[in-house]
Amino acid sequence: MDNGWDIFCKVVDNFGDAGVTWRLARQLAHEHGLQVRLWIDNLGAFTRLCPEADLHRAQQTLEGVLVCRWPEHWVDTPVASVVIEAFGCTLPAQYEAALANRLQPACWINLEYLSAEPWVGGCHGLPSMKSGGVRKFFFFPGFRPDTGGLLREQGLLEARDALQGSVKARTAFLNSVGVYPAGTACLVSLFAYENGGLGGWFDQMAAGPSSVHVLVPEGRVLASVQAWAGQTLTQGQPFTRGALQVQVLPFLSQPAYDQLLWACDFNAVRGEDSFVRAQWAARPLLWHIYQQDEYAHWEKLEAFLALYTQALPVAAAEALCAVWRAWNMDGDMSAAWAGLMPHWQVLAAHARNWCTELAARPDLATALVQFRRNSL
Ligand code: TRH
Repeated sequence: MDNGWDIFCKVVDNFGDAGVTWRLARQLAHEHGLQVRLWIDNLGAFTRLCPEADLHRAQQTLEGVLVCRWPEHWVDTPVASVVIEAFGCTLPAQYEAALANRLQPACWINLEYLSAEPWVGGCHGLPSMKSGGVRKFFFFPGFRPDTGGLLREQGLLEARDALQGSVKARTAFLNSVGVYPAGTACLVSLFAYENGGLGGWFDQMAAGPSSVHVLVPEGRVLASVQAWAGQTLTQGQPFTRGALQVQVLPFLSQPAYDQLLWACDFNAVRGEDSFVRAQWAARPLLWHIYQQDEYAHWEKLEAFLALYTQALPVAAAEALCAVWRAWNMDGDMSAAWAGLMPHWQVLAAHARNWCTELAARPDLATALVQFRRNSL
C-alpha cells in the first residue's frame, strides 16, 4: 500500500463511526484519487449505510474503496503511507509495530470527534510521540477556521440547491420514499435517540395551527414516537393526530438521507455525521447530542450553541437555545417549540448563511490531504 491510505474504524455503537469513516474513505478515493482501505470491525453497521455491501466478505471494493473486515486476530498486512486511526480506536499491535519499522515514515493521524469547543483549535495538528520514535498527529474536525473543517463532498451544495430549487425534484424524491405531503404541510425529519421530551413537542405540533408532517427513518427514537402515539406504527402508513402527521420511513442510504434533509423544512438530527449533514442542508435544525458520562456533552452542546447563535438576534438565539436545551436536558419541549415559531423566518435565513460561511473553508478530506503534504 505504498502511497495508499488506511482508515481504521471501530464501531462503538450506532452509525456515526462507520458513517464518518465511510464518507471520508469515499471522498479520498473519488476526489483525491487515493488508494484507500477502510478497516471496519462491524460490517453490520456498515451494511445499513451501504446496503450494497456483503456482510460476509472479508474484503470488497465498494465505490473505489477496499472495505476490509478488521479481523479479531490481525493478519500481517503492509502498512500504508498514511494511517488514519478514527476516534482513538487503537491500531492492531502488529500494525503499530510495523509502522515504527517502516523505512519511509508513515503519516499517522488520529481523527478526533467533532466539537465546537474553543480549545480544539489549539490541539488540532499537534503530534504525540509514540514508541519507536513515531509521531501520531491529532486531527480535529471543527467549525472554526483553526480546525480541520467538516466533511463536504464536491458538488454537494449544488445538488442540494437543485433539489431545493425545484418542486418537481423535491416531490419526486419524497414520492420515491413513499411520502405524499399536503402542499402546505411543514416537513420535519426526525433522527434522534430515545427522548422523553418528544411527547410535549408532538402535542404542541398536533395542537396546530398549521399542519406538520414528521418523517422518521427507522431507529431508536421510534420507541418514543410509539409511546406518544400509544400504538405500533407501521412503515409508510402515516399516523395522524390533530395537525400532526407522523410517518415512519425505512432507514435510508446515506445519499438518500441527505436528500431527505434537503427536502425538509426542519431537521432533528443526532450524533456527529447527521448533525453535519443537516448543516449542509441549510435548514433550521435541532441536535440530539450523543450522551457522555457525567454530562460532558452539555459543554459541547453549549459550545456549538454559542458559535451558531453569535450572528442571530438575541430573541431568536434564546428561542433556539431553549429548544435545544429542552430536547437534550429533559426540558419542556412544548413551551420551547411554541417559543420558536415567531423566529422561524430568521432561523431559516440564518441556517443558509451559516452553511455558506462553513462552506467557504476547506473540507476535511482536502485538509487531511494538505496536512499529509505538509508532513512530507
Ligand atoms: O448513529 P449516531 O448516533 O452515531 C454516533 C455513534 O453513536 C458514535 O459512537 C458516536 O461517537 C457519535 O454518534 C457521536 O449518529 P450520526 O453520527 O449522525 O450517524 C448516523 C449515520 O447514519 C450518518 O452517517 C447518517 C446515516 N443515516 C443514513 O444513512 N440513513 C438514515 O436513514 C439515517 C437516519 C441516518
